[in-house]
Amino acid sequence: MTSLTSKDKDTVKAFWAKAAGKAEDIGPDALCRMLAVYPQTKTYFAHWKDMSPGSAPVKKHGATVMGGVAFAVSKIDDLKAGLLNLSELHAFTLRVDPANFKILAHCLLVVLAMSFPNDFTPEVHVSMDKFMSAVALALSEKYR
Ligand code: HNI
Repeated sequence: MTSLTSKDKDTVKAFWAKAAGKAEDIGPDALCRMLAVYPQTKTYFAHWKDMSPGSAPVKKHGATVMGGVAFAVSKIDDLKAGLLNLSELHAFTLRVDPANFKILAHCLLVVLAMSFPNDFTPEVHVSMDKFMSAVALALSEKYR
């Protein structure tokens, strides 16, 4: 994987500064898309009372995941170390198949592209894609 250049990092930080304001819409939307398009991901959320779009757990967890991405932006210079605890949680406690990180990353990119048709330029797309790939890799760290 090509590593993030300092230009990528600046692009991600600037774009995220805009996207963060819509986090409460974006997170749940990306999560719902993941659950609908990749139904195997529903197994991890079987304890929720309702996983339909707009439900309380989807809203809450969508915001949580966005908080996690915002945290990753703050650790962009060393994602592996920064996301180690979150990786450990997903690996050992939640036992999430790491292939799902890429799936959620993709769903998030789709929602970002739709939510920011003007700001989500090809340059932003490349940098955000590289960033989310790096986040997925860092979250997979504890699985090795
Ligand atoms: Ni994930 C909990 C961040 C991908 C399943 N997840 C969290 C929490 C954060 C988080 C933050 C809350 C941690 C805590 O309580 O301390 N998750 C992220 C991020 C990504 C991600 C940043 C990728 C971008 N998680 C995934 C994926 C799945 C997943 C792809 C499964 C398909 N996560 C979970 C589950 C929980 C969770 C399950 C516990 C939620 C609950 O309500 O029980």
